[in-house]
Amino acid sequence: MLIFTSDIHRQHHSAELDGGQLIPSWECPERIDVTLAALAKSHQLQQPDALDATILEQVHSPEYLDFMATAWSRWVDSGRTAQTAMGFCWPSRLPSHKPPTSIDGALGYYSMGADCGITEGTWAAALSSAAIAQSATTAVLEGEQAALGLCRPPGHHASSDQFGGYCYLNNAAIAAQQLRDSGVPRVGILDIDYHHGNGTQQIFYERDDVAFCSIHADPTTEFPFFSGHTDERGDGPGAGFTTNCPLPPGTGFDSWSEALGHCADQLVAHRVESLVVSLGVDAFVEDPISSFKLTTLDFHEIGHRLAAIGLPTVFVLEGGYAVGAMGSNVAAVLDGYEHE
Ligand code: SP5
Ligand code: ZN
Repeated sequence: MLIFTSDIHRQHHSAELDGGQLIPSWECPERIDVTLAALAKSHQLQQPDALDATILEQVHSPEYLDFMATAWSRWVDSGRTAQTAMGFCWPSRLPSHKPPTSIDGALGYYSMGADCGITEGTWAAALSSAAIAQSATTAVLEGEQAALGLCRPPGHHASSDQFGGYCYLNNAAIAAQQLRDSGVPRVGILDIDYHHGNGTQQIFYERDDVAFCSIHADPTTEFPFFSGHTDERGDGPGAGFTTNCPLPPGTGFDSWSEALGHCADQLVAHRVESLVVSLGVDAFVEDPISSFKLTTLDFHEIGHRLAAIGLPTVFVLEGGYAVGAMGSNVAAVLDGYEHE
C-alpha cells in the first residue's frame, strides 16, 4: 500500500496533564518510528505534497486557524518559558462565547482538555500531518484502491474550533472534505480509534453528504466523556448520518466485531462511495491508556473486514500508545486489507 510520511512530526512533543501530574505525552514521536520500521519492508513510502490550505478552511473556523498559527509566539511573547502552552480555564457551562484576548483565555477557549498543549513545533507538525492526509486522499482519487497517511499529530478529537485529545487539525475530516470537493457525492468515515471521534462528529453533524460511524469506549467512563453516546445521531439534514457504537471497558473482539458489522451496514445504507478510516490502534489489549482487548490477530481480521466493504479507502493514523506493538498492529490491518 502507498504510505505517506514525513519527519516534520518530530517538531511536536507535548506535555499532558494525567492523573494530576504533567507528564511527557503518551502521544510521542517514537510512535511513528516504530510504525515506519514495521511498514517499510512491504510497503511503499512517500513524502507528502505541499499542503492545500483551502481545505483547512472548510473544516476549521478562520479564528481557530489564526489562533493555532499564532499561539506559540503569543505564549513566548507573554513571557512564558514552559515548553508546552496550555490553558487552565474552559468555557464549559459558562455563558460567554467571546474569544478572550489573553493567551491564557484563548488557550482555554480553543481547547477541550489539558491532555495536550501547543509547543514550538506543534503548528508545523499539524500542518504536515494534514498534508499527509491530503496526499493519501489524492492518491486514492487518482486510482489507488487504498492509501495510508501516517498522520502525527492525530486529528479526530479536533473540532471546527478546538484542539484536544492530542489533536489540532482534523485529518480525517480534511480527507473527507477533499473527497467531496473532488466530486465524490457521499463519503463515509469509519472511526475505529478507542476514543470517540468527537471532532469529526461535530464537523459533519448537520450534513448528509458525509456519514460518520464510530466504535469506541463508552464516554460514561472514558475520554472525551462528553460526546459519543448512541443517541447522538446527527441533526437537521444530518439526522441519521451519525452512528455511535459505545462499548464498555474490557470489550473484546466478539462485541467489537458486531459493532463493526453495524457500522458497515450503515455505510452501505448511506450508499457512500469512498471511505476514510480513522485508524487508531489503541483498542489493543496492551494499550497503556485504554481498556479494550483486541489482539494483533484481531487487527488483521479488521483489515480483512474493511477490505470487504469494497470501497476506495483513505486510512489516516489516529491513536495507539503501546509503542512497541504499534507497528505490528498497523501492519496487521494493512496485511489483512491487502490479502484475502
Ligand atoms: C487520538 C487519541 O487517541 N487521543 C486520546 C486522548 C486521550 N487523552 C486522555 C488520556 C488519559 C490517560 N489517562 C491514563 C491513565 C493511565 N495511567
Ligand atoms: Zn484514541
